[in-house]
Amino acid sequence: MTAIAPMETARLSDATIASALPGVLTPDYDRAAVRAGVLHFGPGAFHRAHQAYFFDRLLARDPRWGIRAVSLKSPGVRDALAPQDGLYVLAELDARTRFRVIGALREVLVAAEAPNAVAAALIAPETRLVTVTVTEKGYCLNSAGDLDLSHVDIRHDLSAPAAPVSLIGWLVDGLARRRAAGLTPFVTLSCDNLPDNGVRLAQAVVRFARARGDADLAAWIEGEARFPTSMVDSITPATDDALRVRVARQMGLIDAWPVQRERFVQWVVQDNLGPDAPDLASVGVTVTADVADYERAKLRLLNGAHTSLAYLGGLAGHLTVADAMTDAPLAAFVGALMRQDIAPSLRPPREMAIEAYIEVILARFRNPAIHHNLSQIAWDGSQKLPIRLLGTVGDALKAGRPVSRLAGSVAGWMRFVVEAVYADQVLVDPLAEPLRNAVGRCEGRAEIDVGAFLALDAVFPRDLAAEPRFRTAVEAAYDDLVGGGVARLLTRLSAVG
Ligand code: CS2
Repeated sequence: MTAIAPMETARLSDATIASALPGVLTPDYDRAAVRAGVLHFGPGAFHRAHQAYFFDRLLARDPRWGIRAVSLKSPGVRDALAPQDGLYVLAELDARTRFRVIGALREVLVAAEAPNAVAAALIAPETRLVTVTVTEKGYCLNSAGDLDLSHVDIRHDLSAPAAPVSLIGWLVDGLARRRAAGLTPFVTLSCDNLPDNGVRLAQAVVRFARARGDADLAAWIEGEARFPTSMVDSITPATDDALRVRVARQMGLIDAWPVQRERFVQWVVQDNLGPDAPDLASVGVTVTADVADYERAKLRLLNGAHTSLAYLGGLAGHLTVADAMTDAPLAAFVGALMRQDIAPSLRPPREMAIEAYIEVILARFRNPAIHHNLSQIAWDGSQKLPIRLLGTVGDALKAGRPVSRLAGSVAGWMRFVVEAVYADQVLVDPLAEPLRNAVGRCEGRAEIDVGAFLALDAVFPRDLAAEPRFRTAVEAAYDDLVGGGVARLLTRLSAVG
């Protein structure tokens, strides 16, 4: 008797999608008719779980808004998705997880391998919108929020403007080519967690054009190009093998790189997309004049709390956000931080009830269906701290409010870095080297160690580092962490009003 070979599970693609098991949602539009009106830089998990989901829904009404993506260096996403014709599964995690195949992504280009294809996409008349998720560090900004002209990638792109390696270099090259071809500029939409992300991106692009010595181009960009600001929100744990297995089981097809996020998803876009724009409001995006206040509330409350949990939760031995939220003193700390220290620094938009907003964030953190590793949030701390916590500290000091809890989070980051270096762990941070040097000066005593970190002016603005109320509060928290761990710190802070 011949043994029957086990049936091989097929790979997800245009050819196989019809055999996806029922229960997995599939695109409800004709993919062959989709055009690529969007060029996206940074096709990581967040883009694929967030903006691509909105464009996917929009494609059912308007086939112009498919996505061509550019990965600056890594071929990973292209290699995983090219055999799948750009199709992948989005798992929307909740008590009942929903699986949907996203069809919006047409193609992934790797700039380092195919620069001409990227240049062609930037000047393609069908490219109407350039969206961006390259994380904080991808903007090459200094601690004042301006383009860092001494950044190695920016220096490279200034010396070789037609062969860029940075986002900013590519955008300016694309805009220059469009201008030379007599085309209108594309609209550039930042979708990263930076305050006033559109304004900062516009300034960086104009600064680069000037530094290229092209004042006319800089003036054209300033006069003609649009850089709307946007706030993005959805918790997106990194893809793991458990997700791949779950997706294969659910769909009956293999997906090499599915993505997952919580069910909650929010996108607020400044009402400055210009003529002939995608109708994002029709798929649930909030399009409004008032994005900055949404963005500040989200960055300070959600991301500020996340970053605090990442360090203090990590030091306390928790693995995920949901685990950390089961730690009552830690959860109480985070609630007090948000309500008493962060909320007073906000000007919430009229339609945002701040207490309800905080409640929803805390419930999202507690969601047991989301396994969001604290280590994922802890990455790139030197880039995140200024945006998420230090602005709030500065505002609190100006207003004469206490900063002890905020200082507790900052000290948590310092101890996290010290312990990671002592344990020989890889520091995922663009400032890994200066951080290691700072740790080299540490002695386990707050007045020395805190000083070594505060001297990092790429992280701490000079005036903040020199502010005695801040320094004293960070030293007290650091002392607690060294002497009695997170428990001692939280016990002391629980007595603070
Ligand atoms: C997180 C964010 O990894 C992190 O630093 O704080 O990615 C967070 O999950 C998103 O901003 C939520 O919208």
